[in-house]
Amino acid sequence: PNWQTAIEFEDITYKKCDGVARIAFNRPDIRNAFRPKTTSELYKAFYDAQEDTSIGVVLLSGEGPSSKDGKWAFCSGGDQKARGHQGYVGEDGYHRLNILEVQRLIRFMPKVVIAVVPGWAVGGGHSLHVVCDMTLASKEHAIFKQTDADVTSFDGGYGSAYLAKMVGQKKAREIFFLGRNYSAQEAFEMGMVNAVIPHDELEDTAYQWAQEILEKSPTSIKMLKFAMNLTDDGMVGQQVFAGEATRLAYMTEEAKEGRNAFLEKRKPDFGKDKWIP
Ligand code: 1HA
Repeated sequence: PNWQTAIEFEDITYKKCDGVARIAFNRPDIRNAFRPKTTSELYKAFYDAQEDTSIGVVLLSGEGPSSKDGKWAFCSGGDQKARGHQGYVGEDGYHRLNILEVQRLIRFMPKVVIAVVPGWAVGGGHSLHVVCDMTLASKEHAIFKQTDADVTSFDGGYGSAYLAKMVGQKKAREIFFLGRNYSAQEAFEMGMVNAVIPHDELEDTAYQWAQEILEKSPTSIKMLKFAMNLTDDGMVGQQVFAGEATRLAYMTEEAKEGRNAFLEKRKPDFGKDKWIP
């Protein structure tokens, strides 16, 4: 793919090509840990991808390898050097947990988000792959690990409760309570990875998966994503799904008659045969 930089950032890279956006952590020497600056850049990039009507699929990955030891990372979670009393401290001095806003954007955006995991996915980085719609992992280098209980943190939302829906309650508790390393193959077998890909082919495969999705009906993809989110997201899930149902209703003759009647100050005439069973 002929990637073109969409917006220049400091802590992430953000590129686009033929309907696909690629967002990647770019702090490879510290395993792509995120600080508030990283998360606010992520939020801006995801929001841009959401608003760009030419984009249907977003790939989330990590640049690498590390210049220090050649190792790969997707993301190692919150930058522990930036961690202050109440959260992660940004340039403005405020203590933030704004990765949760990024999680919500990934979850609620009407496009497919694929985690492309070239190496470590750890702590809050593990939770990010969990919240993405699909995960592709490097056969040789991907390692999945939950260190939240090592550093007194806990993603009690998508990172754990949704993970349990994905891999089962017992396995999710093992992942969090023991904090062990799991290979791409093990993660695939427990159902949290869609495919294990040779490292050299990972990026091209992710782009290929994106192109396959882009051939599908955008409305179907959007409604399917929101339908699958609905029950787990409670009333917000219902709201997101229902918003799209409202959009589809607006497109009917019936809705146009409702609007026109109001504007023309008359009673609406919805016709006789509108009560379709
Ligand atoms: O759970 C949440 C949240 C929950 C709710 C709401 C908001 C949340 C926000 C964040 C989080 C979290 O992410 S908590 C979990 C935080 N992350 C961790 O506990 C992972 C820490 N890192 C590691 O366990 C390991 O580094 C590793 C398994 C990812 C990789 O191990 P490896 O290959 O042996 O590399 P290592 O030598 O440990 O690391 C390479 C360099 O990267 C080291 O720096 P150097 O000694 O070269 O100066 C290391 O300090 C740095 N590094 C790695 N991870 C982080 C990091 N520096 C800062 N923060 C990190 N997370």
